[in-house]
Amino acid sequence: MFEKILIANRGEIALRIHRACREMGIKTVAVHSTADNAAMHVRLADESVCIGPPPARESYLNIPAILSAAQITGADAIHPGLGFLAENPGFAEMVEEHGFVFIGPSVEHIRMMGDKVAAKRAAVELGIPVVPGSEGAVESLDHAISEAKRIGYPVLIKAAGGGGGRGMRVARDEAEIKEMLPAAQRESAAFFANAEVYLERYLGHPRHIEVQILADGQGGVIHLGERDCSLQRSHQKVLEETPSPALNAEQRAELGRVATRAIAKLGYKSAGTIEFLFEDGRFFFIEMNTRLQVEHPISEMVSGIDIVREQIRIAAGAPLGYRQADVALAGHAIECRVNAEHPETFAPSPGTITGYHAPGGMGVRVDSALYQGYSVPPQYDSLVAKLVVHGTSRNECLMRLRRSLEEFVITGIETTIPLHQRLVVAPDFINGLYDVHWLGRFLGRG
Ligand code: MV4
Repeated sequence: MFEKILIANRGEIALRIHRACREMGIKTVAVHSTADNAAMHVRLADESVCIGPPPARESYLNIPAILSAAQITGADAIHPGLGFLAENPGFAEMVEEHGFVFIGPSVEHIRMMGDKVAAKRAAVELGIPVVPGSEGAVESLDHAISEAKRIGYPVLIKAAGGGGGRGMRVARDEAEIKEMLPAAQRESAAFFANAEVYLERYLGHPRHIEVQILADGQGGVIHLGERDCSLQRSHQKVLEETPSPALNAEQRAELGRVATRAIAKLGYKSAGTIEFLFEDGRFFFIEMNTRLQVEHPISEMVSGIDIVREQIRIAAGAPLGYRQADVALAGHAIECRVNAEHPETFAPSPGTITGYHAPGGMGVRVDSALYQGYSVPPQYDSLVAKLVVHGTSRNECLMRLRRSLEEFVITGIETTIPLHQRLVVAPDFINGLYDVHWLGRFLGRG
């Protein structure tokens, strides 16, 4: 097993990884920008190294500085966390070239899934149903028009280098393809250094449902059920739950079977997530994430499996500690993402925390690096806490979530806690009747 792990991240996720390390008897190295000198992930780590000034480009994305920090502290392995360098195949490659273990999947799998056209092609080969669409990237306007005719309007233009909703456009007819395709290609080239775009049939009211996978690359593959992440605003997830209120037992079992079979065939290792759109009783692959995800704790709550611990064990060469038959998914879990933002305008709200009191009690977990007196810097992601609640049933979980939101006190900055308080009493949410567009309408901006 590793003796020392460098955590190439900040905030709550750096803390989350630190906790798994400590419980495994592994020492931790924090890296941080000058904006994070007083951050909790730095205070709790065994050692810390300042890797640059506040802009992420010069610190948390500064590969030479991170590799130097690993070298001078004698770390065995690097955990990239999420965001920043977590899905950068070049980073994973350099980590390995410098003699450290990258805690994550292979460079090849990160690269494959980063190219959404290649990922979709792989999904088809692995027997996963995909959204009907173009055969690979569209090469020209004529090609796009003929493919769109075959697929049927409306079609969605997506960027091969994109993902997470960036650079998408809905075309309702041939005229709109003519107008939108060149713009989409230009934008893709500028944003993602990849001009390739592809087409998919546009699904009008899907849910976003993803399956959590763990694989050891030695034949061991398990899934930890699905997460319903349909409650999003501007492609930012707001609240996630497991199991999905939209799936029946048969659909759930089928999703798990399809996902694990594919991952085994792919020879994938580490944690991963397969994303699907679910509409009218059918599910379609859209993307695969080759990293730990923000919402992973809800899967941990229902499975009792520490996903980060398994990532670390797998990276150290150990086989998975569980077979599918050992995985008993129990009860219901919900995560509320608490952002340092105004709850109505969503304007960022960095600043000093004047008061902090986290909820607790049975079935409640708060992942946060906040403390009283800490200043939330303006440079980074606005997520400051995750409230994760478990109950034996969805109703128990909802009651527990409501009382936890009442207990949660964060003063000195604006947070999205009041938004969650409104959301958890909305009849459609209570009834589980929502798709990816529901929250936008609820918030009154379509
Ligand atoms: C779609 C879609 C409808 N049809 N693909 C947006 C994020 C990216 N991961 C995929 N997205 C979508 N892809 C087809 N063929 C609708 C969306 C979508 C969406 C998906 C998940 C969560 C929120 C969303 C909000 C708007 C659109």
